[in-house]
Amino acid sequence: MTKALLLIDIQNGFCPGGNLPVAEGDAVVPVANRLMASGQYDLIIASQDWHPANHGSFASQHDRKQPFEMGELSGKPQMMWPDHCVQGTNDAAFHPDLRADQIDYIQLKGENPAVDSYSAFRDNDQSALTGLADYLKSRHVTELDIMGLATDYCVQFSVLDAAEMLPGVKLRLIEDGCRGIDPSGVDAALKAMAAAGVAIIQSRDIAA
Ligand code: VGL
Ligand code: ZN
Repeated sequence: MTKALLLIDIQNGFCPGGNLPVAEGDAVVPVANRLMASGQYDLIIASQDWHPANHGSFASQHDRKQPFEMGELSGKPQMMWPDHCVQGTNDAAFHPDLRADQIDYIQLKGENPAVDSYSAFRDNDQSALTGLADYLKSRHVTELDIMGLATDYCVQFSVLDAAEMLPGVKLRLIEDGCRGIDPSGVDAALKAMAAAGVAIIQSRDIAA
């Protein structure tokens, strides 16, 4: 039995003051720190959105596109985002209060400028794998708890991929450890994750 905690994109860019801020995004930091210190986990993994400066999900890379409009990337519909989490910048760094020294393994994602990668497991077109599923299998992970930013994008895509790519692994979404971009998207994401067999729990349900 190996219990792992997966922290999705707890980066400055998704917190107040960042380039793609999620309301109260920084509120998940103390939740993550408490869980990492709980002694419940054998393995702590964190993902980082890690884009080149010319990433095709950025509105700035397209003519006449504004952030939060729909556009196209490699022939597929793509939400146009503000420039965010550019590799090596402060925007891409973990939130400074996150106990990053407790993280065992970091999974970068979103490095290919031609495709977005909301999931920590694979690109949005589902062709290129990041290697995280193989890593978790190599560590014989049997239980995986997931939290972070943003509920309706990277958390949801990561959780749904985990459900598909890690059959037999017990999955739990820590709801109070997540914040979302769009409230109606958050509702739909929670329903989709529950429908995929993922338990939706609160951090207080996890013994200290
Ligand atoms: C994310 C939009 C673009 C996320 C990343 O971490 O949820 N959302 N890139
Ligand atoms: Zn991104």
